[in-house]
Parts: sequence; C-alpha cells; structure tokens
Amino acid sequence: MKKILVTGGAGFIGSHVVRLFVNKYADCHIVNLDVLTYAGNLENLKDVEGKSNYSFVKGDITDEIFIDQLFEKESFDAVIHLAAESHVDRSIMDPLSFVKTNVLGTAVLLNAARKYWKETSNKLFYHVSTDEVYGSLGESGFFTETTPYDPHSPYSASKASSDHLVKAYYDTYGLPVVISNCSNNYGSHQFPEKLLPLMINNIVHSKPLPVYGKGDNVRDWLWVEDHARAIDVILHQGKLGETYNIGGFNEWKNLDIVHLLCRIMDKKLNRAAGESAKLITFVKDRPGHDKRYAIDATKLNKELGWKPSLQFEEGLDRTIDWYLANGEWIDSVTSGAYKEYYSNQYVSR
Ligand code: NAD
Ligand code: TDX
Repeated sequence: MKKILVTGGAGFIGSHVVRLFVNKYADCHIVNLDVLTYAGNLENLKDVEGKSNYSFVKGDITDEIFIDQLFEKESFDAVIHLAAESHVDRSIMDPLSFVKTNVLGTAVLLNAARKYWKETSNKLFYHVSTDEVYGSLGESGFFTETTPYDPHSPYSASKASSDHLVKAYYDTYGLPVVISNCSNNYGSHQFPEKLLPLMINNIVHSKPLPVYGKGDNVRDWLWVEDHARAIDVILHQGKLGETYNIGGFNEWKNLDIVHLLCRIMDKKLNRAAGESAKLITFVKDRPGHDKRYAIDATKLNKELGWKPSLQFEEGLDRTIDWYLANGEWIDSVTSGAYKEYYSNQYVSR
C-alpha cells in the first residue's frame, strides 16, 4: 500500500497507529486527518512530524464536501478509521455529538470511498471499533465475533451503528472493508478523562479518586501498542468483510486496578504504603454502566498469529512512568474547556 489515510491520528490510539506505520513502512505515505477536538493533540506526534512519509490534514469527517474533495484529490489505498468521540461519560451528557461524529462521520467516509474508489481490488476500508457494542457480560463467558450487538450507552450505540453501516457498504456496494472490535486500551498519550490516566494524575496531585458505584465492574485491558500491532496485522492479512476481536485476556475489577495503581505509585512517589489508597472515593454510578467486558481474541490469534506482547504489570509500570515524566503534556491537554468539563462532572456526582 502506498498511501494510507488515518482518521483521528492525533488521538490516543490513532497517534500510536500513525507512529507505528510511519516508522515501519518508509515507502508508504501516512496522511493523518484529524479535526483536533479536545482529545486530539499534535503534541502526541512530535516525533514523526518532520518525516517525509507523514503529513497532517486538519478536517472534519462529518464535512461531506471536504471529505469528497480529499478523496478526489488523493488516491488512498486504504483508510484506517479511528476518528470518533470516544468517552462514555461525555456521551451521556452530549449524545448528539456522538451520533454526528461516529455515525454520520463514518457514513461520509464510507460514501466517499464508494464514490471515488473506482477500482477496489487493492483498496481497504478498515473500521476501528470497540467491544462495547456487544453490551455487558455476566460473571462468565467472553465476547466473540458472533456475539449479538447489545449496546447500552450513546457511545456504544453510535459505534454499533457505525459498524452496521460498514457491514452494509460491504454487502450492498461490495466496498472492501474489515472491522476490529477492541477492549479497553491503556498506555501513553491517553486523555486523562479515562480511568487509568485520570487516576494516575489524581494520585500525583493527591486528589480524590472517583470510583463509580462499588468499583466491581470489570474491564479487559490491552496495551495500546499491542492494539496498533493488531491493526497492522489485520490491515495486511485480514479477510475482507470479516470482524476481528482484539483483547488482552486481562480482566480487572476497577477497584482492584485502582488499588494496584495506588500501591505502585506509593513506591514511585516515596509515599507511605496505603497513603494513595486513602484518596479512593466512591461516587454515584455511571447510568447504564456495563458490568463486565471480556474479549475472546482466539480468531485473531489462530488465523493471523497476533497475541499481546506485554504483561500487564510491565505495561502499567511503563505507562505510569510516562505520565510521571510528562506532567507538561497533561497540563497542556487539560487546559481550557476540559478543566470546566471535569470540574462540572465531578461536582455533579
Ligand atoms: P480519542 O478520543 O483519544 O481520539 C479521537 C480522535 O478523533 C481525536 O484526535 C479527535 O480530534 C478525532 N476526531 C474526533 N472527531 C473528529 C471529526 N469529526 N473529524 C476528524 N477527527 C475527529 O479516542 P481513542 O481512545 O484513541 O479511540 C480511537 C478509536 O478507537 C475510536 O474509534 C474508539 O471508538 C476506538 N476504540 C477505543 C478504545 C479505547 O480503549 N480507547 C477501545 C476500543 C476501540
Ligand atoms: O472516574 C472514573 N471512575 C470509574 O470508576 C472513570 C473515568 C471510569 N470509571 C470506571 C468506568 C468503567 O467501568 O472505569 C471503567 C473504565 O472507564 P473508562 O476509562 O471511561 O472506559 P470505558 O467506559 O470502559 O470505555 C473505554 O473502553 C472502550 C473507552 O473509553 C472506549 O472508547 C472504548 O471503546
């Protein structure tokens, strides 16, 4: 592939995907299209900015005229579509912006690919999605690629809609597509509204650690660089029209993960054992809070040979060190509108 459009490349996962592809595929040009919402920061890509096989385009995926012109001008061999509104709590406060970006934005991109890709034999539209479309699990079992969709939040419903549109473009127009549904990612450059960076940041500043409900909801955590590697594998080897689940086989109750963070950070910050855990504050539960997510990634492992490369303890240690060393990044991305959002959020619980 000679030219790949990555949407949402200035965000958390997108920046890791862009970095991997720019560094690994010198003969492939990566075009990063991002509108730079509060979650998109070009600082995430400082290390690839000057590379000759990378360029950035500022633009909105919901802007049909702009997207059409981009597809007419550039001849993309593939699209890796990550741009989205991604935070469940925000989707509860402002569902329409999730419908607009995640549903309409995906439809606009699909439609541009349908219109401007005359010869589709070497093209691919890769849609990056989430395990949240499958809903919530009980105490046992896993999500597989055939689990029926059952989304509960405006975020997951908007991602489920976008997945259905991608499948509909495959069935109806024969657009070459592939979809992956991944579990919770963690790692560097994640916006500190999400559980792990929020807790790390609050521990550093000795602020309350807001645990929703009883803290017994379960998430399956995957290192973001392993997700980026999975996307690389699926892009190059995945079968058209297929879905691949990506996950870490790494389930944690929220409260357990917060206690683990507290223990590690007490040591790193030279605090007495148990000091950070005193900050844990149980707050009102998230409405519609899914109980448990757990991905069965056997298909991806068996068919394409991917598996997670990093043990969770190692990944968490690296992640904490990154946030401790990058306080300026946190200050910069959390200035302005975000500060207002977060203080309102917390007070309202
Ligand atoms: P993020 O919020 O960190 O980044 C989203 C990016 O999309 C930002 O750079 C933002 O500026 C950009 N964007 C938003 N609206 C846009 C628009 N209208 N036009 C152009 N760009 C726009 O999100 P993330 O956590 O990196 O997630 C990336 C993708 O992966 C999303 O599609 C998400 O649903 C999916 N996903 C995320 C996780 C996770 O744990 N974070 C897990 C599974 C799947
Ligand atoms: O302050 C908090 N306290 C808390 O208890 C926050 C922010 C979260 N939580 C809980 C809610 C969830 O059970 O922690 C868990 C993880 O929450 P988030 O980090 O908001 O992630 P989640 O809702 O699981 O969704 C994430 O994973 C799937 C991403 O945000 C999605 O984009 C992805 O699709």
